[in-house]
Amino acid sequence: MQRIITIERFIIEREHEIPGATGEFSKLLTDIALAAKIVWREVSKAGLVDIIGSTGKVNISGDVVQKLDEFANEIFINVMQKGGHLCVMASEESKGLIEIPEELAKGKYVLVFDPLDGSSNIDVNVSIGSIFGIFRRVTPGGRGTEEDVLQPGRNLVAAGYVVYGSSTILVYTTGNGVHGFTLDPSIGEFLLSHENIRIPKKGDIYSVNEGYYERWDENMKKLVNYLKAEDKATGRPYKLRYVGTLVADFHRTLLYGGIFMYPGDSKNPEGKLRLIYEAAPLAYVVEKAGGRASNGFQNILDIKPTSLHQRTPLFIGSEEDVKLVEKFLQGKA
Ligand code: AHM
Ligand code: MG
Repeated sequence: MQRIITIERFIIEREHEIPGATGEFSKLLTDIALAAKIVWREVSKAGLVDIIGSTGKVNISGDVVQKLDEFANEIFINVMQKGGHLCVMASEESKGLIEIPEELAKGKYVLVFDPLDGSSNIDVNVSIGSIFGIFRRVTPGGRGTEEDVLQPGRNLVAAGYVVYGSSTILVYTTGNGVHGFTLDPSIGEFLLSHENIRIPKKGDIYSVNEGYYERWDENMKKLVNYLKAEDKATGRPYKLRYVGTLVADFHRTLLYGGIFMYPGDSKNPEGKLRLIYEAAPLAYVVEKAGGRASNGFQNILDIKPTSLHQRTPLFIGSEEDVKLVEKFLQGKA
């Protein structure tokens, strides 16, 4: 039998790999796993209690807010705010910065997160998830500011995501290997199940909402037509998969390879996904697994955000597939 390793033990055993890390960082990661478990508990009984359904409100990004989104946001805030490891937080579901009470805002880390991704899938039992990223603060002390949050993904010191799916998995990296932990609900622990995940260099799956085809520019149309065309030598046609939950589509892409795309179009020139809470953390994960993420012209990790809820086109996955996409979008194919 394989050695059973809980996420807490794994984090502590690997602590020495993070330059300058003190126990503080390990406790921060462990708290994220705790928040994920509480969100999972509510997600898994969503059909049983009166928690699903829309609140009728619209969030800062213009989406209808589901009750479970609000709950997940509150859980993350509640668990993370009290840990003493952070100086400030920002969430996709909160308009401005989430301040940490003065007496606790002594931590050197900054947390950015999407508490519940794929919320349109909640009511229909399709996978949803959470995404997070951790920066070191750049301001000297006291409460963190917007400057601490508006950092390029390249500065992340850890990032990861959770998929609440047929089973619940938490995947994270601190820059040294990407590791996955599956939740054993009978004991309430995340157990190491996917050590050192590497994304295939090239895949045979593309993932995009093709319903928006008519809104795409000519290069984007040409790219998708290319992926669908038959050619044995280059492994085409690619298969199409689209869950409509970024983390679920990303998780499949990480394990099987291929490309996930959310391009800009004539209606939404910057696409839909948010740079800080979605694109940058997943770009950090994919790069540490040997893949790549781009907005078509620039590596996602090199983009310095200028506002909290900024959107970006996203092309993420196997290195060769992302490079192929860039060639098409830049008109070089
Ligand atoms: P959300 O964070 O409000 O759930 O929105 C983001 C989601 C992503 O999970 C998913 O990739 C995308 O929206 C799907 O959008 P569309 O329905 O336009 O294809
Ligand atoms: Mg989201």
